[in-house]
Amino acid sequence: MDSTDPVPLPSRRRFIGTTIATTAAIGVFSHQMFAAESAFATPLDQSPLPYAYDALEPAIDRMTMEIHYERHHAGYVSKLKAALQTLPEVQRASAEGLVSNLSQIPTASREAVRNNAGGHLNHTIYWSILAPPASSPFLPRSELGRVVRSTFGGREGFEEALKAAGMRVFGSGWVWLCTRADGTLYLATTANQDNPLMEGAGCEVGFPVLGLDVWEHAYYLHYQNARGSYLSALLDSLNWEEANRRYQIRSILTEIA
Ligand code: MN3
Repeated sequence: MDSTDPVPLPSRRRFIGTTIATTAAIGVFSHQMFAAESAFATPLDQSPLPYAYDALEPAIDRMTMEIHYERHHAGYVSKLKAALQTLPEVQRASAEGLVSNLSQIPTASREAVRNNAGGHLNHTIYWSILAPPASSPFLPRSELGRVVRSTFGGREGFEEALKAAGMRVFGSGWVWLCTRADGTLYLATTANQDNPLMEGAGCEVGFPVLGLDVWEHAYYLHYQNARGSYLSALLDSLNWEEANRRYQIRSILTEIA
């Protein structure tokens, strides 16, 4: 296949159906499938930050990074592990496996898994798609760069749409750049720690390419209530290579479907 061809993402129903079928076949909830097939799966442990706490300045200050990673993100991981103590059958799941199969989680644990697997996955995505300012050109000549340009009209249009979406989040939540089955892109928002892979997240289900945290804890020390300024600054600190890798991951989902 030509690398510029859009790679179809399986429908969510198909994706989840496969996940459940594989679970039944191997007796382990989804994680082995993802781990064996790709770099797609997010383990249920907190990975080291890929840069120093001050590496994203001036977009994100050192203290915000340190508190965010060491307290907020670490808190989601420890609460997730506590919630899974009574669920040995899913302790080896990936975070993606958990959030896209919440209906399989016993009701008593579902809310805790939703919030904390979501919190862990969302923050893992966030760290990975950020990079020191200007470490890569804005919208490089990757497939993702091309599609973002054609969809949003370059930086100005993308920034405007992203900020508008970010300002629509009432309270705490996330802004997402997602891909559909046909490789087209759309912006979505979720509340709390919901993720676009979740059913019932209040947005079109899709695969998250970029995820930007708009909880106040992500920006308040430096920006106070100026969420739009924070989002603009983040645009100079995006890791487009990782974002493009996430965009390409659709092909792996197709292969395992
Ligand atoms: Mn956060």
